[in-house]
Amino acid sequence: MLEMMAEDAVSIYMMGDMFDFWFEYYSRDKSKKEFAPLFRTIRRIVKSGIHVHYFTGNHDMWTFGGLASLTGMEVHYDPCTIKRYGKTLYLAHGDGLTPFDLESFYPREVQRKIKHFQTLRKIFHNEFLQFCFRCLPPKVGNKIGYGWAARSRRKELDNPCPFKGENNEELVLFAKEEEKLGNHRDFYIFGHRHIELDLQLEKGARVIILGDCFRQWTYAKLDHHGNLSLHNFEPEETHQDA
Ligand SMILES: [Mn+2]
Repeated sequence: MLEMMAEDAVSIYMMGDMFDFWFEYYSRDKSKKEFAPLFRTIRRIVKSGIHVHYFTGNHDMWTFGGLASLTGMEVHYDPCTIKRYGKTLYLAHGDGLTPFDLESFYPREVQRKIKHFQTLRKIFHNEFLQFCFRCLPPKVGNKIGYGWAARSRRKELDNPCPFKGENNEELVLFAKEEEKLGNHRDFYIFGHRHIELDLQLEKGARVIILGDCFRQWTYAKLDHHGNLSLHNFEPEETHQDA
C-alpha cells in the first residue's frame, strides 16, 4: 500500500495504531525485528524525497524517538492542523477527542464510559508510569501490552460498533464543536474508529474517518486541486508475488 502511494505522493500521513502494541524499552527488544521489512520500505520512501508522517494512536503512543530514527518518519504526538493546496486539514488519530461539553450530548452511562477511557488515557500518558514500564524486560512488557491489545480486539469483534450517527459519534461532535467555535477546517481526518466515514457538515467542513489497514485498507487522497477522495487499496492486485 505504501509503495503504491509512493508512486505519486508528495507526503504520506499515517493516522496511528498501525501497531497492535508498540513500546520502546530501555533494553533491546528483539521482537521489533518483525517490522524490519516495513521499516525498510518507509526508509526507502523517505529517502526518495517523500515526507512521511506518523500520528501516534492509543496502541502505539509509547515511542520515545525510536520509531522516528528507525524509519525517518516525522512522528506527531498531538493533532495537527495543516494547509495543503488551499485546504485546511485537521489531522489526528482521534482517541481522546470528545466534545468539551459531555453533559449536553450524552446520557450519564455514556459519559461514564468516556470518562473511564479518559482516565485510562491519563494513566497511559503518565511520564512516571512510562518510565517504570520502560524498565521492564521487553518480554514481560510485551506480554502485558499484546495481551491487552488482543482483549480489546476480541471485544471489538464480539461487539462491533458501527457508525453511531452524527449526533452521537464523538469525533463528529468534536468537529462540529470546533466549527461552532470558529476554528474552521475543510477536512477533519481521523483513524481510531475502524469505520469508513465521509460526512459533510453544514458549514462546508467534511469529517473523514479512515477505516483500517487490515480489512478495508482505506486511504484518503488529496489531489493538487484540493479535492479529497476515499479509496480502498486492493492488496491482491499489485502484490501477487508477496
Ligand atoms: Mn485507536
